Amino acid sequence: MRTRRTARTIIAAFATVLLTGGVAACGNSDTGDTGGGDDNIVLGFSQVGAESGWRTANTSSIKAAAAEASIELKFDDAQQKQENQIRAIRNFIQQKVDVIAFSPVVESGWDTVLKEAKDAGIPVILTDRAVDSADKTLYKTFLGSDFVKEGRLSGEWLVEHTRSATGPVNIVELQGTTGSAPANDRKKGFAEAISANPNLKIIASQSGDFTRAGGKQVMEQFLKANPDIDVLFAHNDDMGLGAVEAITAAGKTPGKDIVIVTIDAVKDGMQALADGKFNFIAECSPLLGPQLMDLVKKIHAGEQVPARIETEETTFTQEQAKEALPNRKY
Ligand code: GYE
Repeated sequence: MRTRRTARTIIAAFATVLLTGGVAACGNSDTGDTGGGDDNIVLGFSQVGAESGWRTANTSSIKAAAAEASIELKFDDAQQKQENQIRAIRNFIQQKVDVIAFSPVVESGWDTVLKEAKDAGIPVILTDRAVDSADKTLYKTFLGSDFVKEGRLSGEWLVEHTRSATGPVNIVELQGTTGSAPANDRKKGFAEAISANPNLKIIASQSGDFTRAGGKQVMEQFLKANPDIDVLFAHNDDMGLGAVEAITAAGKTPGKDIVIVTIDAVKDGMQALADGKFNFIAECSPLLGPQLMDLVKKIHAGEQVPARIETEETTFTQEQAKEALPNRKY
């Protein structure tokens, strides 16, 4: 075991040396090219992972839009790990890409690597998720949704839906990846909205890491510990879908015995909503590719871009999901 791992490490190190050497050579010839007016833009993109239907749709959108815009895309999947993203960004810097874009898995801990990109003169675009860096000059812009608003819209619907309830309404919450912008912000927006009715109480709240398996497993625990769950608020469709399995296995009817509110509106989520298993979804659009490529081109050309670009989104009830489903692209 040990020898094999060592061998693998040596091969990996050797490959890195080869790669770096190759890239350095490439970088040199690139410098020669720039004067020639060949405007081939290279974009390094570090993706969070492949944790959800949202993420899969987001990755497809980015890859398709890069091809469409004739931008050379260097794509890295960080498998939900910040250290992998930092490594990918450092590789992009070493490879002297023109622009770096990434969707930060968590909000904090980016200052050092962002400073390295800035010092190398490579502009950075935040896509989908935000960072909490105080120094806003470390990136050019942030393209993505308003997650607080998504949480608030979910909470407002619930307040309306439970208006006639006389007693306590017990809510369980499946949070997204701990420390991520969407988990922090959706939690905040939802809590603010439901504070309008003191009957609405979050009795348990835990991370399911934005995955179906995580949602199922945590919901099983919730159901064991709490016999009277009225509502589930899941930070994304996938965790909600995992929870539906746990609820059904516990002999309850999702969407009836337990009201389910989620965020994203990917196809499987919309299907669950149309089928009556979910009750409400606040949309979060993953189709960021075309806007991202537009920004890459503008920034590469030295144009000014707005510091914040918000995605346009809506919400869906069961009836609206039935209508929208046939035309859904993801
Ligand atoms: O809601 C979730 C995904 O960052 C907005 O990440 C994104 C979230 C999305 O895993 O499904």
